[in-house]
Amino acid sequence: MHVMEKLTSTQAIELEDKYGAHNYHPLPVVLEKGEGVFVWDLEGKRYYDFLSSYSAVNQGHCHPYIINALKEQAEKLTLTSRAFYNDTLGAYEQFATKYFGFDKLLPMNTGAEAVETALKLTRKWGYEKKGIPADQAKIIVCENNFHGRTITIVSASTDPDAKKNFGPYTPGLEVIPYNDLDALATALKDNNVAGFMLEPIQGEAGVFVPDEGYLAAAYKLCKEHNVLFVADEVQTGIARTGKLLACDHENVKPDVLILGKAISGGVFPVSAVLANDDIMMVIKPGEHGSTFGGNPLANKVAIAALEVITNESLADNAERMGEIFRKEMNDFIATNDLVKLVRGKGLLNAIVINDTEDSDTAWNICLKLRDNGLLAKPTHGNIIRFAPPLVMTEEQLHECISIIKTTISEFQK
Ligand code: IF1
Repeated sequence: MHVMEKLTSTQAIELEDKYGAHNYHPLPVVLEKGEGVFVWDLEGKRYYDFLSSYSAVNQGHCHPYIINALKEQAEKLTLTSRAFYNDTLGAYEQFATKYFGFDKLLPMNTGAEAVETALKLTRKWGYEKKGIPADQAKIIVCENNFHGRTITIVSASTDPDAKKNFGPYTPGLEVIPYNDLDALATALKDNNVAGFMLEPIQGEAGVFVPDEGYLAAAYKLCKEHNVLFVADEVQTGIARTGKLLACDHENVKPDVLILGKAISGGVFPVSAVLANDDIMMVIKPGEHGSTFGGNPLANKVAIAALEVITNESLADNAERMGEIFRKEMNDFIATNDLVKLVRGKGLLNAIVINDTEDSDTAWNICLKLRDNGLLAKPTHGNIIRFAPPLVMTEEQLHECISIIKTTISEFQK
């Protein structure tokens, strides 16, 4: 077995720089170990993880119950492909469809694959159930969306960095402003619209929480126009926002639900699309699939990861910790002119720094937070997302709030 000698952080960064594609600009910290809300770098320094791998590690790093599920299955059977049945897929599909309240689940691996699956499902439903003329189906998306990195998904993006020079782009994706019901109502007048896909809270855009009632009203408009309401809960799902799903805050039940990230607790790539039979059954054998989709490792890990969410009441904890976080940060903002606002739901929050998007203040604050033992990363220049694992205790949260306040105060003009 290839035994790696222990690297220094500098060496690890140099290796990535020399041999890895430069498709990221990570914060300069090299992580070697994770446990619960903590991660450690190669020099043994401990940090609070306030990003949770973009909300994939809601259950905390290396949760023993999930790791045990992985280890047990790994010694039995890891992959069969869907050419054959295996003893774990049906059980997982039954567990997860009941857990989220849908008839059927289509298993995939990454969030982007699940989004692509949902787009294909929505288009096919549009043709075969709604009667949209061939190749005329439209799907409405929102400005500042983030749904993944495939060419079709970035065809719907309004972020030049995500989209530039990846054309030609997939047609049939129409962009409207987020949180704008008039724009949606206008777009829905087109009878060729098959679906409306959105994030219930826009994560990457900087944790944009829509107006109270937006989700419910958007859903109602979709139903009035026989259009599928497609919720991308890859980042907002799995208890992150204080409810099992962000749509639950408005009692909206999406027609198509897209899950990823924390459905596996960050232990293994698992994603899923859930829908009821009248939608899901438009996909027939041989019309969609994936080599790893629904593999035994994924299935057992996902069941364990979802059980942890329930057993440890992580949605309630996220709700409670989030209230404390936003209250403490708002009290701090009242005394501080560097931070403009804090926003979010549950433990998906962000602060907006009182600088322009291209300032490096947020980046420098994150470097200082790192030095002070807390890891976070800016999104879009002057916004810092704060999303710790949902297992955080109140005592740990107060320690983190203190680190954040102390650090930001160091940047006071
Ligand atoms: C990166 C962002 C977050 C997602 C939503 C689908 C996907 C994502 C709502 C695709 C993935 C990740 C991707 C990662 C960073 C991170 C991210 F900054 F890119 F936008 F979280 F906000 N829907 N988000 O958030 O899932 O294919 O990655 O499994 O690409 O840099 P994936």
